[in-house]
Amino acid sequence: MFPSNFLWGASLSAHQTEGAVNEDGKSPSVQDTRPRSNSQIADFTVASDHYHRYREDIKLLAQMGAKALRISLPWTRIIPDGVSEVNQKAVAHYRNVFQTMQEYQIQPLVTTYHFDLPQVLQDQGGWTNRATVDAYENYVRVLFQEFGDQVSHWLTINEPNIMLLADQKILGFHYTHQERYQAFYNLMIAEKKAFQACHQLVPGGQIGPVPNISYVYPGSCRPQDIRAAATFNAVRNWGYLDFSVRGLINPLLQAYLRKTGVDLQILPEDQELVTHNFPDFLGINYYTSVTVEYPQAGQDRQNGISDQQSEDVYEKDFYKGLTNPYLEKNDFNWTVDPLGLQTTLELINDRYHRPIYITENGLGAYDELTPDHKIHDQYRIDYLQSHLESIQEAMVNGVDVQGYLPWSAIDLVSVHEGMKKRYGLIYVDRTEEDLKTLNRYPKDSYYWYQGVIEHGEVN
Ligand code: BGP
Repeated sequence: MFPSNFLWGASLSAHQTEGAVNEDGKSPSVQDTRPRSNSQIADFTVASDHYHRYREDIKLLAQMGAKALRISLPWTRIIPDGVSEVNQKAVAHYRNVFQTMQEYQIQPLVTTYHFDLPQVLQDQGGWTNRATVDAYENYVRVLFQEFGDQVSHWLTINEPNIMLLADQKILGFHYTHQERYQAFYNLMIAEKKAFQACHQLVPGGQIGPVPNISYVYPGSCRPQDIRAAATFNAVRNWGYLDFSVRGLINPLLQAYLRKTGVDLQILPEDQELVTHNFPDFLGINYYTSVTVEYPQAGQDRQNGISDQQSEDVYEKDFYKGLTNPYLEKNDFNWTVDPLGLQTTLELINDRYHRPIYITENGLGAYDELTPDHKIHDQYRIDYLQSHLESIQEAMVNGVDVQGYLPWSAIDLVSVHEGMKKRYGLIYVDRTEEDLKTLNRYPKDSYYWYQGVIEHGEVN
C-alpha cells in the first residue's frame, strides 16, 4: 500500500506537447530549429496541441485521479528575447493553466526549462557563455514572482546530463569536449541560482534538480570493468547530483576532467553560491540501465553517450557499453530494468538523504488505435506496474519517495522518434504525417493507473 498522501501524477514538457509555436509572441527555441533527422514531419509546430487543449487534458487527468501534473514553462514564450521583456500574454496563459489545475485539485510541479533554450541565446554561445547563466537567473526570478503564489514545487533544469551528453540528438549540434563541461559547469551554477532565487521569492517554496539517472552495471568483476562503471556513473549520474546536493565536483569526475584536459572557468564568487544553496527534494527521471566495461585495445569506435542505449556508450580509455544479457529491451532498444530503479533509489537515498519524486518513468512504444478508439497497451501497464513495485520495495527499505509522475500524461512528440514512439496514458490522434483530429482517447494504461491511484496499491 502506498501512503494516502502519495502524490500520484504524470509528466509533460512544453515543447513536446504545446504546439502553437508561432502564437502569442513565442520565439524559436533550439528545439524548433534543430534538424530532425529521423522525423521530418512531426516537429513541434502543432505537437499535441496542448497549448489550446490544456483544459481538456487537465480534466481527463483529473478524471483519472491525478493529484499532480508536471509541466515545463517555455522560456521562449515567457521572455521571447531571452533576457528582458516579459510577455504578459504568456504569463496570463500559464496563470490560467495553473488556475485550471487548482480547480481540479491537481498540484503543479513545474520545470523551469526542458531542453528548449531560446535560439537567440544559443546564437551567443548558449550554455558555454556565462551570460546565459545571468539570463536564466533573470528568467527564473520572473517565474517565481509571476507564479510563486500558484506553484510551490519547482524543478530546475530537465536532465542537464542527457542534454549535454546526447547533444547532437537532443540539441541538434555538437559541443567540443571542453565546451560540454564548461556548459555543464554553467548549468550547475544556473541551477544553484535557481535554488537561491526560489528560496528568496517563493514563500514555502520547494525546489529540486531533475537529472536522468540510469543504473550502471560493470560488464564483469574485472577491476578495470568496475573502474569503468564507476567512472561512467560519475560522468553520467553522480557528477550532476553531487554538485547539486553536496556542492562538490565528484572525485571520479575530477579525475576524468583532468585526464581529458578540461579547464573549467570558475568565478571566485561561485564557491559561496555552490556551498550555500541546496535542493529541498530530488526529481528523478528513470527509464533504463546501462552496462559498461573497460574498452580493450583494438575496440576503438566513435565516442558517444548518445542516449539511453547501452551499446552507444563509448569513450576510449574509459568505458564501452555492451548489451546486458540478463535484461529485456523495449521496441526502441532501451533496456527494461525495474530492479535497477529500486537499487538506484536506495543508492540515491544513501548518498543524498532527500525526499524523491519520480518525475519521469515510462515506456515508449508503437501504439495502435483500434476502430473503436481503444489502445490495448498491456506492455505499458506491465512496465509501469513492475517499476511501481520496485518503488514500493525501495520505500519499504526506507527510501522517502513522495510521488510518481510517469512519462507521459498525454502522447507527445518524442525527443528521438517523433510521434511514432508514444508514451502517453492518453492517446492523441495524429500520426507523423497527418494531424487527423488530435482527439484524446484514454488508453488501457489510463484505466489501470486510475485503479492504482484509487486503491493506492499496484496489485
Ligand atoms: C527524457 C526527456 C523527455 C522524454 C523522455 C523520452 O530524457 O526528459 O523529454 O522525451 O526522455 O525520450 P524519447 O522521447 O527520446 O524516447
